[in-house]
Amino acid sequence: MKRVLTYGTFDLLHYGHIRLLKRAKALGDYLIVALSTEEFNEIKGKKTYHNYETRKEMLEAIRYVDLVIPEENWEQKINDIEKYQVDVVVMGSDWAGSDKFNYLDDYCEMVYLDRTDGISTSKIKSDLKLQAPINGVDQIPTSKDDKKQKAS
Ligand code: C2G
Repeated sequence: MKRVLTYGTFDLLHYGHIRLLKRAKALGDYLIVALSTEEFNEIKGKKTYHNYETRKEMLEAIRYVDLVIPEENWEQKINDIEKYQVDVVVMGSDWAGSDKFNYLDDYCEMVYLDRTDGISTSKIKSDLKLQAPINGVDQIPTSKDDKKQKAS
């Protein structure tokens, strides 16, 4: 059984994440996702929309994912590789050459897969922020709008 491991935040899950997980699973038989905890995201300077439990639940619903474990620090990777008998660590190409991963070549096969263009969690957040209100009305009715509608 070939065991694959990948790391990430996977916030506001999107098709870039799904395509990464699908290709990672295709490299072996068992895919482990080490999911960044809120505490670790603070270290990475990331603020997530969904908390760890929600992001974990969503990943566990994906057919390519066999196990989700917490990613709590930068230093746990060698321990993860040994503990879960990992053969391949897979990351998106934005991590290629990073000192956070390149030392793992001594412990397992490292594979970097092309990142999916045109989508990212930060793009989703900024696009939604920029969305102009329709006809000057907020898309998400507030309670006063409900009352106004009911009154008319
Ligand atoms: N990804 C991708 N295409 C995108 C967006 C993301 O292939 N359009 C990949 C990333 O390269 C990464 C994985 O999906 O391999 C998860 O992306 P993030 O949740 O943004 O993870 P990141 O913040 O890069 O955390 O220790 C490593 C870190 O935990 C990785």
